[in-house]
Amino acid sequence: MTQTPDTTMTPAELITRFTDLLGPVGVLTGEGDTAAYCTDWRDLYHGRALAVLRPASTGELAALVRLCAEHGVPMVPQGGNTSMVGGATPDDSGREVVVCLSRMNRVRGIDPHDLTMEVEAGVTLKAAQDAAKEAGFMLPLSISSEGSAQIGGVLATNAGGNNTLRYGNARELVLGLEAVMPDGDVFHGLRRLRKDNTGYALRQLLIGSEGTLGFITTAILQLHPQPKAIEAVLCAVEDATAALNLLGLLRGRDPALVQAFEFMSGLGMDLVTSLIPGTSLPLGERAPAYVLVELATPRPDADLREYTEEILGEALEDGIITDAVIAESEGQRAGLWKLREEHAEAQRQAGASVKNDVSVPVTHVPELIERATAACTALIPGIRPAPFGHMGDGNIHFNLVQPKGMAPEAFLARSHDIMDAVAGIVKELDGSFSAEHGVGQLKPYMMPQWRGGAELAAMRHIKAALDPQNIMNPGKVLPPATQGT
Ligand code: 2HG
Ligand code: ZN
Repeated sequence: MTQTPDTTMTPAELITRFTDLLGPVGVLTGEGDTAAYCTDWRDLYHGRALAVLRPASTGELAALVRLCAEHGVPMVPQGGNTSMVGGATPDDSGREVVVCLSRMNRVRGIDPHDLTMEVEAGVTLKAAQDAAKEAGFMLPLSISSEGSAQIGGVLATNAGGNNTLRYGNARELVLGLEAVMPDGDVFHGLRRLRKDNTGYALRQLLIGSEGTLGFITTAILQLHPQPKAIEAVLCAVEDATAALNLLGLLRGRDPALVQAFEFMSGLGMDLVTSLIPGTSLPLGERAPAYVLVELATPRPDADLREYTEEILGEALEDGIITDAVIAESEGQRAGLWKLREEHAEAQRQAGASVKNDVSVPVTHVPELIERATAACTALIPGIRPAPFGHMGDGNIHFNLVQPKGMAPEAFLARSHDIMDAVAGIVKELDGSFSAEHGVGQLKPYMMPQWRGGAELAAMRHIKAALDPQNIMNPGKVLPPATQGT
C-alpha cells in the first residue's frame, strides 16, 4: 500500500527523531562532519545531506527506514564510498540522508562444512577475505578498492573484479541475504542452501540494484578452498591480440588454473610507475602492453611452478609474449598486483579522466581496444587512452586521460561524446555499457537506449512496487520517467 508521507517535519525535528533512534553517535550533521560523505571518490559529484546516519543494527536500520518512509525522506546508502559512477553520493537538495552501515561490521561466523561465511554489511571486503583466510578458506571476490569497499556496497553493485573469470561476480557468491526494504520491513533471507526454489529470487534482485530497492544488511557468502600453490606472472605483450592468444594458450591447457588475467596498457603502466611511490617495472624494457596472469590450484601435489615455466617458455617461443617475470615470493606477488591495482589511483593523479567500464565477448577485446582508441583519438586529438582491466572475463576499463595541457573542465565537458563513441562500438560488438561499476548517477541516461522496451519497463514496475515513494537512492540506475522507456 502506498503510504502518504507526512512531510511537515522541519529538518531540526527530523534530526531530533534520528538522534532519539540512533543516539548522538549515530547521527552526523553539519558540513564539517558530512562533507566526506557527500563527494565521490572521483570528485565528479558534490551533494549535500540533511544528515549522515549510522545505525548499529538491523533493528535500528529498520526503525530508521520506517521513520524516513513516514516522512518521505530520501535515503542514500553508502558503504566505503568507492563508487566510480556516483552511486552513493546524495544530490544537492540537502533533503537526502546518507545511511552508512559501517557500525555493522562483524564477521558473524564461518561454517567449514557448508563452506560459508556470515558477514555484516559494514565489513570491508579485505577484512572478510582475511577472516576467510584465517579459517583456511578463500573468499575469492577481489577488487582494487577492497581495503575500503564494504560488503553491503560490494553486493549492492554486484562487484566483479579480478577473479570473476574463475569464481563469478558477487552474485554467484551469495547464498543468503538479510535486507531492510524501503518500507522498513526486514527481508529475512539469511539462508545457506544450495537448492531453494521458493518463488522469485529476491536476493538476486537486491544484488546489483545499487541501493534502489533496499538496504543489504547481512549476507551468507560462499567460500572456496584456499589455493595451495599460486603463481603470479607479469608478461609483456605487443598488443591485445597477443594477450588474447596468451589467454587461449592458458585456458586451452587447463582453464581451471587461470584465476586472474588482467590487461594493462603501456601508458597505464607508465602512469603507475611514475606516480605511485614504491612501484617500478620489473621487466627489462617497457612494452606496448602487459598482462598479469595468476594461476592457482587447491591441490597440494601439483607442480605449478614447473607447469608455469613450461607454458611461458612456449608462449615466448611462439612470440605470444616478449618477456615475463614470475613472482618469487608473496612480497613480489603483492608488488605485481600493486602495479595493476594502482591504475585507478595513478589515473586520478594524472588529471581528469573519462571512464568506460565496458564488457564485450572476450574474443572482441582486441577489436574494442583498437576501434575505441581510433574513435577517441579522432574525437579529441592528444587524448590518452589507457585501457586496462579484467580481460579474462571481457571487462575492459576503457579509460581516457585528458590530453596534456587541456583544462580538466574542458575535457570533462566532452565526457558524453567520448562515452557515446565508445558505447557505440561496444554495442556493435554485443557488449555492455556497464560491466561491473554499475549505472549510478553517471549512466542512467544510457538506459533507454540499451535496456529500453520490456526490460526497462519491468525495472520501473519493480521499482514502483517496492519503493512507491522513490525514497531509496533516487536518481540512480533508472532515468527519469520523462526520459522514455
Ligand atoms: C579496477 O579494476 C577498478 O581497478 C577501477 O574497477 C577501474 O579506475 C577504473 O576505471
Ligand atoms: Zn575493475
